[in-house]
Amino acid sequence: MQVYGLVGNPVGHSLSPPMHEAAYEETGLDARYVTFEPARDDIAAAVDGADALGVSGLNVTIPFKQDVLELVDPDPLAERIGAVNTVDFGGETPTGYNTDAAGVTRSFERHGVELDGKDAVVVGAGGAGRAAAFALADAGASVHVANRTAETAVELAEAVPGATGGGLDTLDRIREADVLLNATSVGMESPDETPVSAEYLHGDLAVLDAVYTPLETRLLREAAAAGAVTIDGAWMLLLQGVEAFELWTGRDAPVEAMNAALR
Ligand code: SKM
Repeated sequence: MQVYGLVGNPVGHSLSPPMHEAAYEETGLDARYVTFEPARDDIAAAVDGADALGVSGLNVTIPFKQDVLELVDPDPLAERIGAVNTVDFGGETPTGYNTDAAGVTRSFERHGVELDGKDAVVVGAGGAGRAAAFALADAGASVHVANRTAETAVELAEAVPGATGGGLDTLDRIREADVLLNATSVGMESPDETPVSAEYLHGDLAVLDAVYTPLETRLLREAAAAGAVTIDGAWMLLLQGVEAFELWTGRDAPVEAMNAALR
């Protein structure tokens, strides 16, 4: 039996276990997917330990995506993004990938949203925000990153082609934008919170919320009321998971079975 898992803190809310186990069942793989919640200081020991115990692969979530970059051999995309969300222990040394980027672009693709030439605002500059900013810029969008700590957004924007960055006072850029992506955890497990005031939302926006607990966040509810196209976080979870499954197993992922496990 092969063991895969998710390392993060917290991980109790994660739907990765049912999603990946649905894929194993559908493809007949003898594998399990489990969650691990090490303390912040123990992440290096956790990754080494997983390797030593013969774990086949790990997903990585908040707050460890940037730490894990230093603990594995990152592929060029993960290196550029500066964050790893997928580790493959199958090779000589653990390899790090970032499948959140594909999760972002494929989510918009699936909903018929064109990114090339569009203006995008990314809220948040952590691991998910970094992946989103690079993914949207690589797809041809002009990206603005707004973050609670303006400095972090400006730093990220300097690395992303054509991007700009600022504090939360720059959220009014959304009024002129085509695409909005929430890459903060605001709204997670708290249906009354939103990272973006409803006054900025409008009918020409496509909004992706990376938060998937609940599926319908306050941001998506208010975006829908404003007439925007809304894409919930289960799409991003699904499509980053599809790519991780394919990297780990070398097989095509059973996308429909994985999607059914999320809804
Ligand atoms: O990047 C993903 C990660 O692979 C899995 C995950 C989850 O299970 O909640 C969330 C994202 O960080």
